[in-house]
Amino acid sequence: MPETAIHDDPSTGSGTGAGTGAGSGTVTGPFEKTPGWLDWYDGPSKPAFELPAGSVDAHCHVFGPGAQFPYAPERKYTPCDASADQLFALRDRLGFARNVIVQATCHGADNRALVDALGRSDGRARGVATVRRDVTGEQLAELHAAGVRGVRFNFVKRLVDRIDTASLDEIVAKIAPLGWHVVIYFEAEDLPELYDFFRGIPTDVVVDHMGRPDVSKDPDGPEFGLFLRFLRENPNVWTKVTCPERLSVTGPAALAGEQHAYRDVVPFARRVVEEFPDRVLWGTDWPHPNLKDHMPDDGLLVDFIPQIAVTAELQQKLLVDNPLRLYWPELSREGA
Ligand code: 0GY
Repeated sequence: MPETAIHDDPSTGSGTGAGTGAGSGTVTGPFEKTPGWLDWYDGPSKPAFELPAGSVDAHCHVFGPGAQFPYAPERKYTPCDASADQLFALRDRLGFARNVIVQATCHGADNRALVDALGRSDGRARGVATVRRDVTGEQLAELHAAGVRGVRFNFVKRLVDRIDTASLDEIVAKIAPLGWHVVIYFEAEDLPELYDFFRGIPTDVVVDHMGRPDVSKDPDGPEFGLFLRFLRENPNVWTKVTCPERLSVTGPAALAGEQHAYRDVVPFARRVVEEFPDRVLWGTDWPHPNLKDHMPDDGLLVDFIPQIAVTAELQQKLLVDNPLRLYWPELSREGA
């Protein structure tokens, strides 16, 4: 690893109790955390970057608490609990106005923790659910009333068993009339195989984490080129320019006051923000499932934003206008 490599220091991850409340590290109910699990960072710094008014954290999760909302039997990992109250405390600490809470695979298609969090958000959270092909119109209507506006299809092999695309087509046919969109999570090496299926989705499509590019490769090379082509040729496709802490190879990590974290991710994310300014979203990814090297300070993650959206206009689109258009069209300037 180069000298600037991200350090493996789980001790930075928890326990101060200073910011988002006690609880980082605990898992309740009959559960034990996956060995080596890194807990979310308790007591994040106040960002130096001042978020535009009305900013949306458009990718985050809730985990359990397990005693109340049990983790799914088919899960591939067991996290520490990360409750809605803790998420909303983080929202306020960082200066966000709203959240988009994405169903995490550790809850399978049991959306109860998500729905509970939406119900306690005072309308300041929307959701992206996981549903199965046999979901009924009544269940979808209930999810919609709770604030769900999309479904997530996950193709990351370490997270889920493969689902055939025929059943996903059935789900798309059910959710499209509600005006929902589809969030897709996949790794860059799998895009060629999935390309045609993705292109056939008729609703808006939102890609998680820029399709997980290998940032040790050239941003002008064929792998990221295919992803850029996907966006260029399909105006219904959006992407989250999220998770530098997951994608970075060289760091440095967003810890200990670092103001220029994850430099190797910047050329990729900045490129996307500048070419597709009206189809990008940003989120913390709190509580950051399955990180292996370190757990970022979420305040310093917010300070990553001006590295990839370098003007006030781009920041306004990324953090306010775009997520409102997708999740709160009734509040959106363009939707008004
Ligand atoms: C993320 C990334 C991950 C996990 C999940 O639903 C999930 O379990 O999304 C991951 O492990 O890469 O977006 O939180």
